[in-house]
Amino acid sequence: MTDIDDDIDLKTLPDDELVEQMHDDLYDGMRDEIIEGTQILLDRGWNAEKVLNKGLVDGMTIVGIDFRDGILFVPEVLLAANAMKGGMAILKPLLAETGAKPVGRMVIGTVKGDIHDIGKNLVGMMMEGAGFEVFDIGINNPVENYLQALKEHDADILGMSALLTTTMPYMKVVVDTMIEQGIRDNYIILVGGAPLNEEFGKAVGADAYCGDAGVAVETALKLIGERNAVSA
Ligand code: B1M
Repeated sequence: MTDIDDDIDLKTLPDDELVEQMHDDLYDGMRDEIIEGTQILLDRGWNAEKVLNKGLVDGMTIVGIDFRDGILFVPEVLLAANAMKGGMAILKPLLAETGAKPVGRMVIGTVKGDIHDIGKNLVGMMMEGAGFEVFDIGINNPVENYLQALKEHDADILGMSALLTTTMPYMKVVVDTMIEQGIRDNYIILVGGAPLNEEFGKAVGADAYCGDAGVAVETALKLIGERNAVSA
């Protein structure tokens, strides 16, 4: 967006201008600057969630709009995603800070054919922050990966992410396989990703659709609480 970034000393900018500059830097895929901006906002007393939402997620929304409109292309968006991950790496331990024993265990992964992982990573971080133990199995997962991880980690919750209209139907393949194997009701199944909605969540047989990472945490806490109450 700008070509004078080299001249800007991020530390001298007031908060609102720094956030705006971070949006530009994210757009331009400038990982080092995003890491620096993230750290400056934290040093100024912003909490991790605010830095994440205002500095990073809002910036990625602008990238998404220009990607959709054909102004940005895959290589540029990859650089933006890489810059965003630089900031997220700093925020991760802060979002995950908790002394409590695990509330439950979650396996989370992006479905087969889909390599988008920023939203999934965010959900994983927020779940850890809420006291869940999270096993992230990455991207492009066939049903076998989910089933193996659920078993291996003795999980309570399965989380699936999809960002493409072409990959989201795969969630039904996973749920249907779990039904066939008689293990569906052993798990709470949560689904999310930008193109999904509540109706789709119901249609694939998930327990809930989660619009964002905050909702995923709230929903997981609620459903695991209900489950524990029944088994007590
Ligand atoms: Co892609 N891409 N992309 N992309 N990409 C989208 C999704 C798209 C909407 C862009 C657009 O056209 N506007 C579009 C999909 C259109 C559609 O399906 N209808 C699209 C496309 C078309 C593609 C390609 C096909 C492009 C191409 O090659 N021609 C290709 C597909 C590759 C593949 O997967 N096979 C592709 C590739 C890429 C990159 C590799 C360049 C890069 C991904 C990098 C990475 O993830 N490491 C990329 C990116 C970055 C995007 C956009 C710009 C941003 C996605 C993102 O990270 N958002 C995206 C446009 C957009 O969504 N605005 C786009 C930020 C993130 C925090 O939000 O992921 O929605 P989100 O996660 C939220 C919630 O959805 C929810 O919580 C999260 C946090 O609040 N959530 C969950 C997500 N998962 C959850 C799981 C849960 C619960 C909640 O489980 C319990």
